[in-house]
Amino acid sequence: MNRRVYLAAVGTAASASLAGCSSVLSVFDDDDGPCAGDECDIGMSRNEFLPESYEASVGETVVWKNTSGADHTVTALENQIPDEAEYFASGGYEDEETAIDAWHESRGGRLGTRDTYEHTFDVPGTYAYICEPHVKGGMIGEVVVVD
Ligand SMILES: [Cu+2]
Repeated sequence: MNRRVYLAAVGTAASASLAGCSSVLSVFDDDDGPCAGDECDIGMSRNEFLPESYEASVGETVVWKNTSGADHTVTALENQIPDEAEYFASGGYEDEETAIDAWHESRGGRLGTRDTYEHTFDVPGTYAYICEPHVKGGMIGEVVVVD
């Protein structure tokens, strides 16, 4: 698939998905979410990040946990994070293309059941990220980092 078309499609899906789910998100703001307690901040169900939008403070380490039986990734979209921010992806890849290629070649960056991934956010702004194996089903999230 043409890379530019692919990224445009992801962007559209992200906006539609995040805009359409605001009423659903509030369900997971209470203690019923998959990360109730202190184990993680963002859970991964079979095909969703919960919550889809997570607010963090500058300097905060955000922990994702695969709370499902499916394999997932956390893969930042490098053109949808702040310019000065460090790229992040499960597997520790330094750019999006490498991360996505690694998944398709060898399931690189895979987070299996109960695996966790963490990243510390030092630059304020909005960070969009995807689960590469489920992005077509809308498995997209964002972290909003505030001062
Ligand atoms: Cu996934």
